Amino acid sequence: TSVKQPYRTSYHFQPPKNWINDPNGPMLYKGIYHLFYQYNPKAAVWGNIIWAHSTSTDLVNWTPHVPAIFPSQESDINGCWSGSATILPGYKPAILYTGINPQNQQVQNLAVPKNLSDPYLIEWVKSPHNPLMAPTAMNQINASSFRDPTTAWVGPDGRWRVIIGNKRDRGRKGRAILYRSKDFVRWTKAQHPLHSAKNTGMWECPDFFPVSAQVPLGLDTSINGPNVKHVLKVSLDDKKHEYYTVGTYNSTTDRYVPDKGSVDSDSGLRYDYGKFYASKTFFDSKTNRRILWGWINESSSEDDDIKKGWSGIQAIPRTIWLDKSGKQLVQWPILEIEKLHNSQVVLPNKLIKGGTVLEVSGVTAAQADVEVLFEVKGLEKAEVFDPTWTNPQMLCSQKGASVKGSLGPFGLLVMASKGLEEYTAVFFRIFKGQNKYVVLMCSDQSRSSLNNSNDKTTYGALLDVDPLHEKLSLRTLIDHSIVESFGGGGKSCITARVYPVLAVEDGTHLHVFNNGTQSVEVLTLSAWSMKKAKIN
Ligand code: DQQ
Repeated sequence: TSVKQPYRTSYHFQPPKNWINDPNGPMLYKGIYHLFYQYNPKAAVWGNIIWAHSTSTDLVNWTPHVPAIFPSQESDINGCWSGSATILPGYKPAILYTGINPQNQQVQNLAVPKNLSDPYLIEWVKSPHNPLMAPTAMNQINASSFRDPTTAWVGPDGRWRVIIGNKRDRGRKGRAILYRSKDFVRWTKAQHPLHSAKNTGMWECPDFFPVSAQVPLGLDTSINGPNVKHVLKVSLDDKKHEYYTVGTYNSTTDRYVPDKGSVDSDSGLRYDYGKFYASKTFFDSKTNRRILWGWINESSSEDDDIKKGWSGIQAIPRTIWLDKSGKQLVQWPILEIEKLHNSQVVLPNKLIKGGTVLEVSGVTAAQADVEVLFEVKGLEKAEVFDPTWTNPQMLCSQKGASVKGSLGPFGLLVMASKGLEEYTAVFFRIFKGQNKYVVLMCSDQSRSSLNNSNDKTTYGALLDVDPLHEKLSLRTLIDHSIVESFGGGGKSCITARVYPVLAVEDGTHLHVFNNGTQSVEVLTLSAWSMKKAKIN
């Protein structure tokens, strides 16, 4: 007898069963996209970690392969943890990853394809020189906080550089330790880290890459120059959130200086203000995009994960580029996902009065892509923004979808049951700030399920859109237990997991709502039923 699986995805990446976490070593090789990921072959909880492997020609449909990297050497006998791929000259991929040695120390290892003429890169061979980087008495690196090598890049002196996540032995200083190499095998630790920040704890899965300040295209990881900015992202183990800064990388001094703020600031920038962790980008040389992968964990209890036999998915790959303002990144689901669009439902231009809940019917609401464009008038009626509201997530929890406002809450009710006993609300509220309007974007899971064993935390973010001059857009990818939302064309993103009891499969509904006193106008709304992708 098979267990009902209402929460399995239809177009988000997941294996048939068991635990997954971080995306590893994403790359494009000979026209094939590769995704490796942290995987427990034995259970739906973390443990026995190896690198599972799938490939795709379109980033939508995925073919599974045998595990690529698994314990086989002294330097990784207790686990093969996260790492990244670099394409070396001569078109030769190489993977640097963290191994756990018999003393349970974290060390960095190299693996290369056995057969370069196999575009699927099925078999990987480990370097006999492993480990290439290890904690020693000399370098005083904390052996339990030394992991997750990035994609390497070449500096002006022709040497390779890579950073490794770290926390200083004593205290809570997070660091991106820098190593250099001429041959990719012998690595020397640089005197100072690429960047560090006090009181941030362990930096997991750092990512460091250039972005163009001129065009919304991706750049190969070694590019630097006049119109190039750099991004440093770290996954903070203490907060289980990721933060990034945009800044300048001096490739002669090998220092990175953020333009503003740091990774430790609570007001820091995040790729995603919901669930999204241990992410990693790669450069797609075929389309000149930089593409972001991120792990989304469950919001259900471990008991439920074990019962359903799986845990963890990957977010839809996102194209990522520097916003025109130069101050933040913008993310958008890869265009390829649109080939899963099935029938489209269009809601024509409509004024949505305060207190309205309007059903969008004719769409498979548990498996959909919804895009809506709002125009807000009467901005002078906006409530005043209290400058002590410094935490948007808190504000969204206090002012959830059921709390009436003036301009908002308005947005979408997704994964809703027929009688609205269950729904997830993704919405905006507009406030009058000191000298500009403040747009708050929320994903409110508090009513997402009648099952109270799930984590139903509400998420929130500010959205850098000026409603006086710009329209307000919201796109939400709905996939059974996933609600992945992009506000303002991808300026703020919020991903949530929900496990409704009633709002499953055909019992799922979609609505536009406005719970403010002021009307808002829906300029366009398109909802696509999504086809199922072929995944593993
Ligand atoms: N997951 C891996 C580590 C990494 C952590 C272990 C982040 O390499 O630091 O599965 O989720």
